[in-house]
Amino acid sequence: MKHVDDLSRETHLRVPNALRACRLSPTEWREGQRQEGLVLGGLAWGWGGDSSGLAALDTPLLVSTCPFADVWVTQGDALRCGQSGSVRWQTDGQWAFGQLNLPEADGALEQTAYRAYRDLFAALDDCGCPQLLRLWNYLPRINADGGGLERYRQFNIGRQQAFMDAQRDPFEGAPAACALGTAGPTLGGLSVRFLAGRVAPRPVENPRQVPAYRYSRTYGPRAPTFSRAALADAGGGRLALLVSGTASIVGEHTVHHDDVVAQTLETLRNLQAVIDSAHQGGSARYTLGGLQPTVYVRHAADAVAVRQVLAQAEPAWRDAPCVQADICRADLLVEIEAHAFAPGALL
Ligand code: 3EB
Repeated sequence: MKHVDDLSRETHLRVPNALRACRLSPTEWREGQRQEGLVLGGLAWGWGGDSSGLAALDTPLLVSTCPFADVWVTQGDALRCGQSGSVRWQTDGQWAFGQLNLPEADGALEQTAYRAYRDLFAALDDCGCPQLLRLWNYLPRINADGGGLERYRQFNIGRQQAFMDAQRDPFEGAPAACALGTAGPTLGGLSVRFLAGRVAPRPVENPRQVPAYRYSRTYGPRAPTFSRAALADAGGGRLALLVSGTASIVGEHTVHHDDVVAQTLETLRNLQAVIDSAHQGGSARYTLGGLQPTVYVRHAADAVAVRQVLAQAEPAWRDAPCVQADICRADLLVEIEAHAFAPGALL
């Protein structure tokens, strides 16, 4: 008969191949020294055309931010790659990273978003990692009018409909995400990147904010589909906290119009609230300074002020990467997303 301790050790063995994230310079990436594992994929910032396999975005880098990549690495021992419609993906059987770039037919962003997510859900089935942990969405002219409706709101319609048609709940339990506007015509169309796993993450909400999937119709006919953060067992006794794009929203409304400093401070309060809320879902302990942030600034001229506020609030964020992007509400000037790993388990 098996002793209880043996059983619990076996349970421990069933924890997935450990997942890690590495923030690398292009040189570190090319030299391949810091990855220490297999690279599922990653996002490359400001690399221009040469992103050697990573999902590139030609986003302008601000306040002497150097080109960098966020690379997702697994301790697994073999990768399988595939293509499902427009999505290219890579998996070790426990974790998957995928990306798509879909050209957009004129005036059809809603349909493009729907197709992107339909392909994405097919990819999740094909790669055997059905649970979305984190999504990154980028689209051109996000705040522009798209025939009577802001383009971001059109995107939300197509995204939510694709969740529903795939029998995936677009409300409670939605993945962590961000949605930004990119200026460059480099890729054109809609770019989506995702991280997925075999086990559904624990969604995290922010008590200072209405859940985004419950926003009223003031913010569009269909609500955005994301949770404020996702908490996932990353294997190796660690929990990953994946924090969605976070901005100066209280309740469901933008606060501090035209005041980028106040918006940055409000965003920090929201990030701290998300961290506090994550602490209720697991034993891992996170701090603002322990997060790897990416800062999106609407107006390049605001970047110095944003960086100053961040450095003062959190010394570890003195060199937080800042990139230029349009935020998904025209009145938002700054948005911060982040991730962190810490020892602990889900409660
Ligand atoms: C907000 O809190 C700001 O549509 O996927 C943040 C993160 C935002 C994700 C998305 C939008 C999204 O509503 C915008």
